[in-house]
Formats: sequence, structure tokens, C-alpha cells
Amino acid sequence: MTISDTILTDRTVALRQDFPILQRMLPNGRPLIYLDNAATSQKPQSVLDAMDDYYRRYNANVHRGVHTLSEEATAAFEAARTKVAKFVNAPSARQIVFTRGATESINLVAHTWGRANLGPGDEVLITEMEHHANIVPWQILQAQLGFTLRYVPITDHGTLDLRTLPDLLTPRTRLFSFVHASNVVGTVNPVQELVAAARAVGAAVLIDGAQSAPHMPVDVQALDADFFVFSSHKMCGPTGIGVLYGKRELLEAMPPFMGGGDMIREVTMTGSKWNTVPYKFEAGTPSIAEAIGLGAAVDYLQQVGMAWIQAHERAITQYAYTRMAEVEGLHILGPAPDARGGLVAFTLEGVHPHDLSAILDRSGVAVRAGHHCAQPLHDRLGIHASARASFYLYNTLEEVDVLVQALHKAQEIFTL
Ligand code: C6P
Repeated sequence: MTISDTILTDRTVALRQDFPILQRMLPNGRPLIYLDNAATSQKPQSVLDAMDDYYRRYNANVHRGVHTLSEEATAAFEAARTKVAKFVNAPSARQIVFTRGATESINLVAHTWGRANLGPGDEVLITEMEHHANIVPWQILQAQLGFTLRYVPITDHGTLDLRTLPDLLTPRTRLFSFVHASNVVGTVNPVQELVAAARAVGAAVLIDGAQSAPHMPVDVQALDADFFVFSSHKMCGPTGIGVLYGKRELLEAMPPFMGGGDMIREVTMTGSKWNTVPYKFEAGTPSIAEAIGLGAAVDYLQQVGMAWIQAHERAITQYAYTRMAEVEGLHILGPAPDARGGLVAFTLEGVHPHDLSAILDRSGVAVRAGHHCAQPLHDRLGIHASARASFYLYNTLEEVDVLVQALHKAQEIFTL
């Protein structure tokens, strides 16, 4: 361990105190070692308090009442939107649409922008490393609208094969939708290069930031994304809320997603007029406590510092990558640590990832096993499933040591 690793670990020890769940013991008497952060992150006390405070002191519907509680709830809800806008450097809070999560955000774009802009002869380009959330909505729409869905292939190292771009991006490409950081191979894609290539053929760009926004500084203006999506629950916030950022002119031109209260300006028996953005896309009572919780999560992450979080995860991932590679029969998926985010997915020869996960659980280590909602990617890599350790600001090098010890143990048990 180097001096800088020690400093990183010391700060993390202090940060861990902010997360009540990390203080708990598992039923088997082991402390929890939570390495399933790509699935969902843990929540700090400040987020739990913000949601509790809303329900205890000013629970009311938003945008609907002129009584004190409704005004307080509306102010807190809209303050959360402003915090989120600043977090990703959106030009305006009006460009932040609250959804249920990254999945709903992509579906919203598919069913509004997609229906208005796609038809036979058009192409949508995605990649082989997408999460199902950025595959299935396009497949559903493709069956209805008759456009062509194409995939950027990946190399055996789990990076995009950029040599194929000139063939795949053509004047027929209406949208290039790709993941910023992969939830399996960990690859952080070269966004600027991909956006420039899309722009050169006039295609719009959607970036799936579900695994990047929680872990690194994101500036949607610098990325020049048309759409950028992410989920609150992977970034210390609650479930049930997520974000769609969009360029203003695109959001304004798009038809609504769902119909109902709040998304209208006027309704008559013969028709309706839509509210302005972002409300046009937020039909019905929104997830109010959750938005306020997300606002508190953004406050927390900014106080810790996104650059620090990225550096911390890099150090942990580098360490995990090196130590895990020492385990006999263990194969890490994806590129070297300098090209990846804070996760390591792997296979262990002779051990099914589900069995492996169950064995690691005995040591208190929580990892995810399966296809991680990225079946085409696993097919491409010639495997059915993998195990995945994914890190966050509160993980320590000592936790990686316990993981590695448990992996050695699993390897011994299954090869005896
Ligand atoms: N990946 C994982 O364990 P939702 O479920 O809407 O919050 O996020 C969907 C999603 C979209 N894109 C990427 C790259 C993702 O990783 C995820 C969620 C979790 O890997 C749950 S399957």
C-alpha cells in the first residue's frame, strides 16, 4: 500500500460513518462488505434525513396547492432539480426531466423523440456493450416503425471497435445511443470521439450515464450530448427517481410521453395543450420525497468531490485488478484499469458465478452474479454469466483483501 492509498483509505474510513448500513453485521456475524454498487449504492444519513424530514414536516403534493405545505414541498422539489442541473452542468434546470430512472429516461426518448423522428430507411446505432435498457426500447420501436438497429462491435478486450465507425455511422443514422461506462466490462468510452463521429453524419446522441454520473465529474455541455440519462439509486440517492437531460430545442419539439395531470396547460373535451418543459414529460404526481432525496445525494457527492470519488475508485480498482489476477483460473473481463471505471467483472474456472457469489456471501462479501442485464455482451464474450465486484466512495483496500482471500478459498474448494 502506498502513502496515497493510505490517505485515500483514511478519508474513506471517515466517510463510512455517514452510511448507517455499513455499520451492520450480517446474520453470520461478519461485517458487511458491500461490493455491489453498480446494482445500487448505499445511502448516507443526510439522504435518509432529507426524505424523513419531508414526510414528517411538509408532506404535500407539488405544483398544485397554494397552502404552506404545498409551497414548501414544491420549493424543495424544484430546488432538487436545480441541484441536479448544476451537478451535470446543464444550462438550465428546465432541461432536467425527472423520470423513474435511466431505464424510463431511455424509454421516454424512444417513445417521443423516436416516434417523431424514425421510420423505414432510418438507422439507430447502439453498441454490443449496452445494458438491456439501451437495447430493448429500440427493438420494441424497431418492430413498430421499421427502422434498422445496428451495433458497434467490441474487441476481445471489451472496448468499442472504433475502426467500424465509418461504416456504421452514415447519413441514414438518426441516433447514436451508447453507454458512457459499461456495467460489465467497465470500459469508459471515448465520448468526445463518438459524439464528433455522430455529429459528422448529423445523428443525434444519447448517452447512458447510469454508471458514469455516480462515479466521475460529468459536464453535459462539454460532452455535447443531446440526451444524457442516469439513475438516483446508483449515486447515494433513493430508488424511484432518475434523470433525463436533453437539449432544450429537442425537448421542446418532442411530443409528451404520458398524459395526465401536471403535463398539461389546458384540457377541453376536444383536446389538450401541453405544459412547458420539463413538466410536459412529468405526468401525474411525481416521486416527491425521492426527488428531495436525490437533491440531498447530489449535495453529499459534491461535498465529497466527484474528482476525489473518481480517484479513489481508480486506486481501489487498480488494486483489485492486480490482486484478483493472482487468483488461479480467474479471468477479468474488459480492459486494463486505466481504461475502466470502478468495477471488475470476472469468471473463475470451474465455478458458476452464482455459486461463487454464494461462497463470497459467507465471508460477508456482496457481489453480483449473472448477466447483469447485458446478455448480448456476454454472448459476444462467449460466456453465460460473470461475477462482478463494483466499488464506491466508501470501499476500502482492506475490503478488497477480504474479497481476494474469499476468491482463493472458493478456488480451492472447487478444484479439490
Ligand atoms: N444496471 C447493474 O447491476 P435503472 O435500472 O433504470 O436504474 O438503470 C438501468 C441501467 C442502464 N444502463 C446501465 C449501464 C446500467 O448499468 C443500468 C443498471 C444495474 O448493472 C442493474 S441491472
